[in-house]
Amino acid sequence: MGTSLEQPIEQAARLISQAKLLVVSSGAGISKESGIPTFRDALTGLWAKYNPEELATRRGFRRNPDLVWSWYMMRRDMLAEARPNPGHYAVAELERLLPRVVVLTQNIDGLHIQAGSSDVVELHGSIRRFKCFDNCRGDPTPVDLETLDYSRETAPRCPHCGTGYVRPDVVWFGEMLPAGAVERAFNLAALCDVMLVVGTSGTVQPAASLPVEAKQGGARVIEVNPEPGMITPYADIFLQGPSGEVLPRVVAALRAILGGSMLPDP
Ligand code: BJW
Repeated sequence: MGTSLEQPIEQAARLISQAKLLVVSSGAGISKESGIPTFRDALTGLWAKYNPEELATRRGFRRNPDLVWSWYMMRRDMLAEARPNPGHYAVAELERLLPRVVVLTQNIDGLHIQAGSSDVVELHGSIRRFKCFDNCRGDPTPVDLETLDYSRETAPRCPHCGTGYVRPDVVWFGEMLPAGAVERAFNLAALCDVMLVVGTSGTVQPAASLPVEAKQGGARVIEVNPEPGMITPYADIFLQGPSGEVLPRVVAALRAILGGSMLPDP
């Protein structure tokens, strides 16, 4: 990334400066600079090392609950050390500069909230919450892990029913996304003026359709990613680079534009 991005960053900041509703749609890439691996990066992605069928489906959990549990415990420990990076902070900063910003994230790491974003829709749940696999008291049946005597190796039983296992409150393949979250996300996508898509390969549905929905609703789409991908054909502006570097530059350009617009006319 270098000075060649100056012009598209300026264009992106101009579009964003006029947005009454900006929607940020983020994926694993925004957290990479916090030390959290993505899923599909060729060498370092989680799915390059681990089998999603075994670890991120209901069938996989039924087959081997302890394996899935210990994998999520390992990831939860890793996340406990992680902190938001300049990309997350830049997104949070946008709220102070614009009338309305909503973040739709596929990430389960909670880092947008930690960085200070106040309106975050977690489409794929959160690794910080747990629930009963059988949803014995309705969908979802939350379980407070802190009240349990649990190990990192074996999946504990639900304290409510005593039979179902406890699982992370995340969305696995083949599962429905939380109904309220997905409905709100698609409404916002249809209504926004600008959608800023950051760090997603755009391979997983229904989240991958959000930029399409935004485009169909008349929004301009700006993508930030080191690599072009499935979303790029829908992007009006493609800012190629890591989000921890690109997003602070977008915010700086936006500040300059908004600062200028607040000056009295000569
Ligand atoms: C950087 C960077 C830097 C790197 N800065 N960027 C239609 C057709 C075919 C299949 C389906 C379909 N509709 C639904 C499906 C099934 C399925 C699906 O989409 N499958 C596809 C893989 C084909 N979808 C589902 O099952 C969903 N449920 C659903 O649709 O319910 C209805 C239904 C049910 C049954 C049948 C049909 C319909 C649920 C999806 C749940 C996804 N769950 C996971 C795991 C969450 C828990 C956990 O973390 O363990 O969610 S999978 C994983 O992928 C995770 C992510 O949120 C998700 C998306 O990944 P993301 O964020 O895009 O990451 P990557 O790694 O793919 O990309 C990273 C990007 O960052 C790259 O572009 C890099 O270049 C970039 N990058 N460095 C910025 N520094």
